[in-house]
Amino acid sequence: MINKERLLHRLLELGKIGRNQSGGITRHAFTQEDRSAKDLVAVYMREAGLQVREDAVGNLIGRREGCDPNAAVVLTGSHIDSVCDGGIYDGALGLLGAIEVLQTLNEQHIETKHPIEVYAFNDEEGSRFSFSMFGSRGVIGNLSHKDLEIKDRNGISVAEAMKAQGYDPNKIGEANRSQESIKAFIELHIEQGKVLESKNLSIGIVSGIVNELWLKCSVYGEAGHAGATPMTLRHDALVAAAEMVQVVEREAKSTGTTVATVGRLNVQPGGINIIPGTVEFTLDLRDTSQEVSDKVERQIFKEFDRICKDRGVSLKTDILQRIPPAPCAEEFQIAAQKACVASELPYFSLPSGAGHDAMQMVNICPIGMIFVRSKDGISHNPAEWSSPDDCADGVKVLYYTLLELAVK
Ligand code: HGY
Ligand code: MN
Ligand code: MN
Ligand code: MN
Repeated sequence: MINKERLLHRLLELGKIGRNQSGGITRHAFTQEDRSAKDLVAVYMREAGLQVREDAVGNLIGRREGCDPNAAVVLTGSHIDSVCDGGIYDGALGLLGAIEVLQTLNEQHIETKHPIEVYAFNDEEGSRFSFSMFGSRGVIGNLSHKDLEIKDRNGISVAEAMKAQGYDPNKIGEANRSQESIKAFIELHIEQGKVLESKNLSIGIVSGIVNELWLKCSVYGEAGHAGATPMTLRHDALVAAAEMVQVVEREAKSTGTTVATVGRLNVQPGGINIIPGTVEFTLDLRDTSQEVSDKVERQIFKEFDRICKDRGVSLKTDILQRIPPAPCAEEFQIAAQKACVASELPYFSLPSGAGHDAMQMVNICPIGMIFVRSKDGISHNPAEWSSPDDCADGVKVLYYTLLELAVK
C-alpha cells in the first residue's frame, strides 16, 4: 500500500525549506523559498512517474494519464506556500500525500479511466499580498490584472514579484481551466482545529468550507501632543480602534458559530508622546452560513459608526476579499466514506473553519476534502503536528477516494 516512510521523509525534507530560527517555516509566493520548494516537489513528482509542468500563475502540476484520453480529469493536491512562521503540514500534507497516492498507483500498475493531476497551488495563504488563493483563482479564471497591482508590505506588486521569478503577468489567463471538463477536486488537509482530537478520530470528511471575508479598516482621528491635549479634547484613533476590536469579538461570540479575528494592527505616527492619528487593522470574518456572516458584518459596522460619532473619528474600509462558503459534493463525501471503510477507519463529517483552494475550485467542479487530526488543534504555528500514523491514514483514504473516482 502507500509508502509511509517515503511520505514522512518528503514532509520533513520539504519542511526544511523556509525554516526560521523559531522552527517554523515562512514560504511566501514568488520568493526564492517558493522556487526551491517547487523545484524539490518537481523531483518528487518525477520520481512518482508523473509528467510535470508549471502553469502561468506559478502552480506546479504532476499528471498521471488515464486509459481514456477523453475522460474528465480528476484533480487533487494542495498548496505549497505557508503563513509567516507556520507549520510543515499545512498544505504540504495534501500535496505530498497526493503524489504518494499516484506513485503507489504506478508501482501497483493500476490503470484508471480518468487522468489524475496533482496541483501544488501557488500562494493559497495570501500571506505576502493579503489576497489569498492566487494559484487556484488562476485555475478558475478569477484573476484580474487589477489583482496584479496589489502590493506587499515592501511596496512590490504581484506583477513585479511574478516577473522577478520569471513569470509573465500578461499570461495569467493561460492557467484558466474553467472551460475544461473536470470530474472533481479532492483535497487532503490537516484539520487545524480540535474536533477530530476531541472525538479521538484520525480522519474527518469535510461537509463544507466556511465563507471568508477579509477587510482592512483605517481609523482616522487626530494626532496631537500627549502632554498638552486634555483627555476630553482628543480624537484618539487607537482608543477608537480598540473599542472596535472589542465589538468584533462581542458580535462574533453572540452567534456561537461565527469566528472573527483582528490579525494585524498598525498605529501611526507611533510616537510615545503622540496621540495616535491613524490606525489600520485587518478583519477576518467567517461562518458556515453566509446569512449569519452577513448579519454579523452589518451589526459590527453599525457599532463602528456609533464609535466614530462618539469619538469624532472617521473610518475607511477596503474589502480585500469576499469568498462565499463552499459545499462539498455529496457524491464525494460518500466516496470518502467508502474509502474510510476500505481503510478500516471510522469516519466523521465536519465543516472546515479554515479556507482552502477547494473554495475556488468549487466554481468549476465538485469538491471533496479529507481532514487529518491536528495535535491540540494547533496550526499556523511552528508547533503544528500530525502523527505519522494519522498522516498515513489520511493518504490511505485519499488513495481509495481517488481510485473510486478515477477508475471508472
Ligand atoms: O486562512 C485560512 O483559513 C487558510 O489557512 N488559508
Ligand atoms: Mn493555512
Ligand atoms: Mn492550508
Ligand atoms: Mn488554507
